[in-house]
Amino acid sequence: MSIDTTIVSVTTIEQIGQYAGQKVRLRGWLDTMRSSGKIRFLKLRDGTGRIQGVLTKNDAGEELFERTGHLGQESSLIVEGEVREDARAPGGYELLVSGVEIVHNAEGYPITPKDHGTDFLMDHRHLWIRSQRQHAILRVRAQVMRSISDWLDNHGFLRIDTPILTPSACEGTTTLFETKYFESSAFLSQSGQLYNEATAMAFGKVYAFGPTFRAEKSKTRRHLMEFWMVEPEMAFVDMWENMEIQEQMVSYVVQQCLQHRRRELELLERDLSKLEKIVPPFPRIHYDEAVQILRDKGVEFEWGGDFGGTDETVVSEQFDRPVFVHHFPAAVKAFYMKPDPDRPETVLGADLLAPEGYGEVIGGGQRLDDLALLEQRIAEHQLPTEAYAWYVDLRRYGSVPHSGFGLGVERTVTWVCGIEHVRETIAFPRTLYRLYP
Ligand code: NSS
Repeated sequence: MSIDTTIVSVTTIEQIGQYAGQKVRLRGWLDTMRSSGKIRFLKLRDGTGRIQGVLTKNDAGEELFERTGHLGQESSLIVEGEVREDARAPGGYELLVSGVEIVHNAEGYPITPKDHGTDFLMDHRHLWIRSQRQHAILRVRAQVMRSISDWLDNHGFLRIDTPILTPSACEGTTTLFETKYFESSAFLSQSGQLYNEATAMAFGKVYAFGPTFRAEKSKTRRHLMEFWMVEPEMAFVDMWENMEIQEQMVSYVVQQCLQHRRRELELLERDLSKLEKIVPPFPRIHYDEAVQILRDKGVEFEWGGDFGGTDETVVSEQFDRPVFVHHFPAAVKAFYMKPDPDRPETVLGADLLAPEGYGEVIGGGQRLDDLALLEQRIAEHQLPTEAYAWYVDLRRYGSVPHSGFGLGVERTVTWVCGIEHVRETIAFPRTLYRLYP
């Protein structure tokens, strides 16, 4: 036993600054090891950070020095040593190692410090999430989700989660995942919105926050089959107030990330000055203007179409803040959107496009609150009326103007982190060709 039995504080790398000059015990994994003569440098990680341990033959003794010579990358260890302040060390401290307990000696860890291809890394996602870059991204994700909840909780929204197994579609019938439900079948939820409309009529301001599912045959850097969405819904709120709420919430989330996850964003080499600009008000442009921008930029675009990823990129690149595009054509939007009374071929909805070409992060708008019109739209969309009977009921008993929106967590995190692809923003991404691990 190379660890002595005197009582030594067990701590984490994140907390180690409190123990400068003292002996501590760290529990973690070996990232890399480098030896030079009678000295070994062990880079340890414990989930909260990374630190360099220095082990000398003189101080540690021959036996321990030899025993640590064959440790493989990702071996799990309990390491004891004195904490030394060192301004040159990345975290400001290093550990003078005096004892090592080898919990498990790992051999042949597949992810080495050399470059690996994305497919290889995705196949090893269960191990890849141990790397520094993935840590940074997943910590930003957690911050984004926490800040969203904080903002909504502090602004009078009640969290009410909506079902995942549902009998009906919210966002069109072509992207439903169907699953057996005893003798019948059910769909995995594409959005909690329809249920949120019921809970908003019960509680006023609500939100759902959970996973949503879309069987989208899209292999783009913005699409996942399973993604997380926060969906606020508000009674007595019109499309314009809806946008004000979105810009307040999104700005808060970005500023909180800058405050609490600066180190992670720096590790990702994010241009922080771009995020510092994310403050209200966000520009608002009519769909007509967005079409004009596309044409001015040489994109052939016909009025009436929905935006593809490239169109969103072109429009959003014109602004240094997120931009709302409102009044999309009714024909390309969902059945529940309220038509503009003055121009019924357009709807009172808006998408929010993130800057730097990131594209749509929010879809939202004002809902149809008129019973007859809603029944008509359900028929036009050839949706099964029985499955929507409860939803239609909401227009029978105390119908009010109401609005809401859905913010995609992974797209937001992709933008905040300034990375290429949504697949790194969720621990285990589900993409068109990947259900493993
Ligand atoms: O289809 S949305 O635009 N809108 C809704 O689902 C509404 N029912 C939300 C609401 O008003 N309560 O999706 C909303 C957002 C969209 O802006 C993206 O950020 C995200 O959800 N989203 C996705 N993220 C990743 N992958 C996929 N496939 C995806 N689809 C939407």
